[in-house]
Amino acid sequence: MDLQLYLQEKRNYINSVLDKILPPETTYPESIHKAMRYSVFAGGKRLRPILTIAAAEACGGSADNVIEAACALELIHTYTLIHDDLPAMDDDDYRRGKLTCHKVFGEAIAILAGDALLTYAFQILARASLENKVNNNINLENILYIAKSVGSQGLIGGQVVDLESENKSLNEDILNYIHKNKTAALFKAAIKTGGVVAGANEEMLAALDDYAQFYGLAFQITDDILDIEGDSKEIGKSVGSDEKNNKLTYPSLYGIEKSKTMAEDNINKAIESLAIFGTKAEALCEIAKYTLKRTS
Ligand code: GRG
Repeated sequence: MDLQLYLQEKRNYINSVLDKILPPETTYPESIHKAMRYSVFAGGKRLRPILTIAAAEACGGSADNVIEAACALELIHTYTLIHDDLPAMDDDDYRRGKLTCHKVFGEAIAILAGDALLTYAFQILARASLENKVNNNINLENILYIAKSVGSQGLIGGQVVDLESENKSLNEDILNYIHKNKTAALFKAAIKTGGVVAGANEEMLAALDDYAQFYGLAFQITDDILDIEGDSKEIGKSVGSDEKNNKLTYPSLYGIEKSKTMAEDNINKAIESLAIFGTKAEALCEIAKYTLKRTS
């Protein structure tokens, strides 16, 4: 398959649905809707919603069945980026190649834009049941799973431990906790959502769970490596911030060469997890391989 074409097609589809579901900039109060749209459409690879679609396809579903849930996950992801960039957290001026939300709209509106995107994501997920787009019980279970994944025992927990680990001595358990929660939890929720909405059975969901765990970890390791070896223009944000902030990362704990081997091992394991899907998981497989080559 032509992975770049696949990614571009899915990105276009996701962007068109995001545009349709988000309130227009002219909706009162305009400032918050402008800020929400600014950050959502500032760029971004759309990896999480693409993975939702690819997981659904692996389980025999289609992009149309899962598109709104996929977009909800991108809204949650964008909220985390807006809040992560705030002065109280990483204090970054650039994200996705553009000024960060708080630099353009001020801190208060940036905080609220993040809050609004998170809330809106759950509105979209709940609405799918009322409009009979998804089986109610399955949808409710999935909403519960997503809420847990991004809460204080998931993504937010990972962010808290990450912030608290700055300037502390390095420890493998802490590093694994941070990335299992800060990065892998949302990938897992995105991938599981695709499977659940497509009606996957237990065996399929377990395989997707394994894939997501290995993929999420490999993605984070490559992210840490890009913060050292990457090009800030391509990545769309400043590099070297982990070292500057004395962050606990895979390269700081294991060195860059071992980190590269670890990323490769995790991608191989992610691909092995897909065996039961056969050729239907081609997109998931190619996306995993591409992680090792990514430059942004
Ligand atoms: C503020 C609750 C809260 C959480 C913040 C997302 C996050 C947690 C921090 C951002 C810093 C970081 C390196 C997080 C790990 C996840 C990650 C690599 C995010 C960037 O994802 P990409 O590369 O971004 O998919 P795009 O812009 O392409 O969507």
